[in-house]
Amino acid sequence: AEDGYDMWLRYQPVANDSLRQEYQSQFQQVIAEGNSQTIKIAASELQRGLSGLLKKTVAQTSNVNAMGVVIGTPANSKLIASLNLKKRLASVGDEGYLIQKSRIGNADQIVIAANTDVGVLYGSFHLLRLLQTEQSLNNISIASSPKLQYRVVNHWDNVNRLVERGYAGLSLWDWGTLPELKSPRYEDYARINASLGINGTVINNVNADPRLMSDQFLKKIATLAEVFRPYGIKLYLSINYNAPRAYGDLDTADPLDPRVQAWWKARAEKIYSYIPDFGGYLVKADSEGQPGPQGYGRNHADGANMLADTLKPFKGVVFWRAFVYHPDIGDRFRGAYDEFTPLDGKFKENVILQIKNGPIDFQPREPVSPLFGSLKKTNMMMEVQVTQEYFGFATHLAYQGPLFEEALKTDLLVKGKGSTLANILSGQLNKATNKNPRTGMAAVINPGTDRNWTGHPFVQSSWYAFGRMAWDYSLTSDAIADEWLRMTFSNQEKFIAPIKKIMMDSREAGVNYRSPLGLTHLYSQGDHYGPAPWTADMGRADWNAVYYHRAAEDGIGFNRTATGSNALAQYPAELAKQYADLNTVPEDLMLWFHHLPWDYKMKSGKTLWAELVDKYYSGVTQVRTMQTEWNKMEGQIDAERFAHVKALLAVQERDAVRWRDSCVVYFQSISKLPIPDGYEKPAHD
Ligand code: GCW
Repeated sequence: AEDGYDMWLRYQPVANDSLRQEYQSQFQQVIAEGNSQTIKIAASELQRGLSGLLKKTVAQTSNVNAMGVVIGTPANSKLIASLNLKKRLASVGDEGYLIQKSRIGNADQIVIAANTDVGVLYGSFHLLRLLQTEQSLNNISIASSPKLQYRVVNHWDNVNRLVERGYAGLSLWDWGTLPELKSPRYEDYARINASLGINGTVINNVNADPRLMSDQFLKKIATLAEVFRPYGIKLYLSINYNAPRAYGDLDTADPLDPRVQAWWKARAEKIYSYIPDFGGYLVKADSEGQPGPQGYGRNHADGANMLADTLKPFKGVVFWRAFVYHPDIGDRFRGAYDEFTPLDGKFKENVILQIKNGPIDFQPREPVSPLFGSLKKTNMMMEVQVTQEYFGFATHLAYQGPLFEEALKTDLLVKGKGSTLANILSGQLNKATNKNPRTGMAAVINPGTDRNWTGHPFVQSSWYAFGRMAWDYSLTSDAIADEWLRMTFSNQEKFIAPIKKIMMDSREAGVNYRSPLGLTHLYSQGDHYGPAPWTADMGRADWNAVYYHRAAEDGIGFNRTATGSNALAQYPAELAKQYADLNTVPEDLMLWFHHLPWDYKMKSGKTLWAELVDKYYSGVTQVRTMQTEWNKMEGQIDAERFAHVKALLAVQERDAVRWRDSCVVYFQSISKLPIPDGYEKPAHD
């Protein structure tokens, strides 16, 4: 039975007979010189993958007279060294690799060469992907290296194994049986990540439990680190800023207090005694009730730098989150920029600010965070969400590739055209002001004890997309969806074409039935699943839906222009101008920045009210189309996953109707305008 456990590493026999025969004659064996665990893992992954894909056993040998695949580094493999690849290898760096055809002795070999063992592992996964997606290997010559340095997944896992915003079972980390029991899932988890080039994992929730830094836990955590290490994955911990107090050692956590500094120094030494290549800390400070330096009259730079100093001797880093907002600032949108922009240039070189893609919180559509445009001397990485906190949990189909791509391609116009977020993240744009930046991308992922890791089988695709884009942000979400579908389901065109279309439309459908035209955060508070645009009694203004949509008799939307909160001024001037002008602001971001009358004329000729209604209805129509298209796939793929997705789409349709009706009827109670003719009546129950 197909239970989704293998994710995109299924290695089912290549269905195209002639291609399979071609591959069979090329891949008769695997030659791997070198004895590291990483090389052994790469070789056995190739064996396993090729044996499955080619439907025959592919053995490891040292016989150079048969055609096969030869893997290694010049340092550990005589065969690789003999190929004189030095120059080409110099261009791919520490984690990159070459894949090419080379004559060795009497046979043509596919060669995977790298400067490091982990590069060889990444190259091995790449080769398997080519076969899984049925690519021709004629004239193959690939040189690949990652465009970003820190490619990190974040878990919001609690010590009690509940996963905040996870929806796919309990935490993978079974604290009760570690370190004695190494669940085979730990290793499969590492394989899944390594197949994408992900090189870091923060294993616990940013709302952090200080106990994880105790000897009792570090012993267990060291075991996980040991499993991940040969896969090139560093382990990081989220820390609680008040840990020195939580442990009862001090009555302060003031970063400028020498006793606090000494406490963290000793703690770093302890952690590194367990995990010599520990990655570092992720910190949520002075955010949503978490402690931080501000509690002691200090700022984020004081807070981050103190930790950075204690990790520096061990080459550790601090990922310092910029997710901050306070109820008294008037416009939540402004929070991160206002706190962090004045600190530009104040952070140590081993601090990286981890900034959510948008200014609020992983909404179905957000403009990019203005911080990306204002910081010039600070290391930055973007944080995105794979787990679907605001996209229907593990119930709705909502491929996040298009959202990631939209953010990466947004041009912030900091220094004229071409100032894309991708060029900022890569360090290119600020080269003059930040010479040796640390770069990266992080994603909050949701795997748990569900057999298929992610709950909805299609949440896997967003994990996949994150990893691929963190390696190469120039890849399109469309190309990535294509790859993922082929590897995960089938290479049949009649499956790929319609289902890729579903994936590519799914994010926009989710926007349309929840919060179109730049509306945001209309969720029922706390759970963030269903609609509650009427919420007005949360105690904190910025936790109320009415705070975000500002619907009133005179219109709808949040005025962030100069006559409103002026948050627009946080963007580089050119972009601010574009968003401030009603003729140039993209309509799908319009109500993020403008409060407009209900009868405002849209580009379509419709009034704003009519357009809003139309968007809500079109979201439901899109989900129904997804259902129809999916239902046609019966028999094209395994019955289990077919039925699973089919059932979830039915739930999604029901939820989409509820979202549409709740929002349309609620906004109608304010606009007092009729629903235009031709739409089905909202259901009342
Ligand atoms: O999106 C919000 C979530 C919280 C989360 C917080 C954060 C981990 O609702 O559950 O806390 O963001 O990113 O810190």
